Amino acid sequence: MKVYDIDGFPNPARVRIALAEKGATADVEFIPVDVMGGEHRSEAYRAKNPDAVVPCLELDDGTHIGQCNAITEYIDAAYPNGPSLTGTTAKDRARISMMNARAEDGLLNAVGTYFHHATPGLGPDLETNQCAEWGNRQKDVAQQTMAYLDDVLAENAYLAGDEFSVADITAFAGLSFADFAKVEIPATLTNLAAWREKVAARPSIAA
Ligand SMILES: N[C@@H](CCC(=O)N[C@@H](CS)C(=O)NCC(=O)O)C(=O)O
Repeated sequence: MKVYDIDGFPNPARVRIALAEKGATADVEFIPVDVMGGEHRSEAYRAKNPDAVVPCLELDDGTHIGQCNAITEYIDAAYPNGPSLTGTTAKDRARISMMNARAEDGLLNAVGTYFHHATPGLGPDLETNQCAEWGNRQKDVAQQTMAYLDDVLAENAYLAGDEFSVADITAFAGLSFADFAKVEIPATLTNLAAWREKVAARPSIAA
């Protein structure tokens, strides 16, 4: 299979971590997409992923799967090795899905909205429709979510309970994006900092 992506960007990182957790990286050919040059908005790329974003998974039969959550669902189901990233019981699946949505909407995407709307983002050629007020509001949302996740981690080893899951991958990518976009992670959030250190040490990330 192929993954169309770009090194160093937060959403592609989510899929690369998921692949590594499941021992699937060697089965993938990574095709670089020139995001800074706008290749992801070309007609040819949109034919693969109409969302015009990276990453995009291409299966050997030509099927394209966009959206990190959908790609992770596929990897998790197709590769039995490694931890279950999306859960196996009804309760675990629901809890992971809930926490993943909170990490995605409240942290990763909120930081992304701040980056794209309230900073130069990807530059004037790509950031053609900015609203700084909306971006700055989302920065507040991101920092509120960090505090919420810190509370969750006071009671739980990982965001959805005792086990590592896709929710942890999403939140980890969100914090990396926060660093990049210079959204401060308050030093008072010690549970979040300890969890981040633990997740960063996983072979899927540290390697
Ligand atoms: N919800 C999408 C988000 C993907 C996304 O926003 N990717 C960024 C890179 S981290 C991108 O392609 N940005 C291009 C742009 O903003 O024009 C997913 O899960 O795949």
